[in-house]
Amino acid sequence: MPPGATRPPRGPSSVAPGLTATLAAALLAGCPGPTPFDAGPPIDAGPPVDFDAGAPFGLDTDLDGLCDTTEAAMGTDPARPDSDGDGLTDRVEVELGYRPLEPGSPDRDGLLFMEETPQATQQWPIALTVRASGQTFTGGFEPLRVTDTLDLTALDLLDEARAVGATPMENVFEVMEPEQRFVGVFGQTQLLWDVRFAFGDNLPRSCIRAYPWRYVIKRDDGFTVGATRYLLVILPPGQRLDTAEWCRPEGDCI
Ligand SMILES: [Ca+2]
Ligand SMILES: [Ca+2]
Repeated sequence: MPPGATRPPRGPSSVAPGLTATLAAALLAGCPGPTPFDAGPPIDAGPPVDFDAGAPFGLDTDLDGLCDTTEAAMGTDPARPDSDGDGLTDRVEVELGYRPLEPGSPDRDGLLFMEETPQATQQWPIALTVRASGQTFTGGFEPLRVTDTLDLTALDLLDEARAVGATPMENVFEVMEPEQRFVGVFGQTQLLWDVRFAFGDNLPRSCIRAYPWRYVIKRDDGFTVGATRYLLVILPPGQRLDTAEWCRPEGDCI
């Protein structure tokens, strides 16, 4: 953030639900184990279904970008663009690695909404509780690849990511904000980061699209203590997840 600039108040915009992502984990320092955080669900095509071999190739009845034959194979509804009714079309869920037959995928707590206007910004607080004895913890923003006709990722919409503070603050020797790092953490401590997005001069498209990203937190010995996947959803002005039309990739259905 440039000197003298004023940080906008934390919290959801007019289009964002009151989302708070809290990574809660009490980790015993020096006791490595599997990460307690889900790095993102794999694609789950659901239970086996009969493949409709009789459907004409290339036919996409519900115009969601998934061919009828593909939908028959996956068990999604070829006559309903959003089979599980969660606001994301079947093709979008498949391309982003979610489950098109499970309304809880993606997790609503991992959705962040931002309008496609040049002034739009959005912040995402990330918290992690650790139990440490002098270790250093560093956060890192990672965009995930996505099919996008403008060839954007969440990185193109990232304004900044930084370490912002800890509770209690006296448990931390030093907070290195731009480096997203907490140095010398002792005792049970909640560490706080902020990830901030801005639409900026990206091209508006008047249709909804989404960009997945992860925030990864590592201890100074390289152990990953947090790796959580989120989804930044770009909404046309004045629209919601359940009212906006999803952008469709050009070309034939898949
Ligand atoms: Ca379809
Ligand atoms: Ca869906």
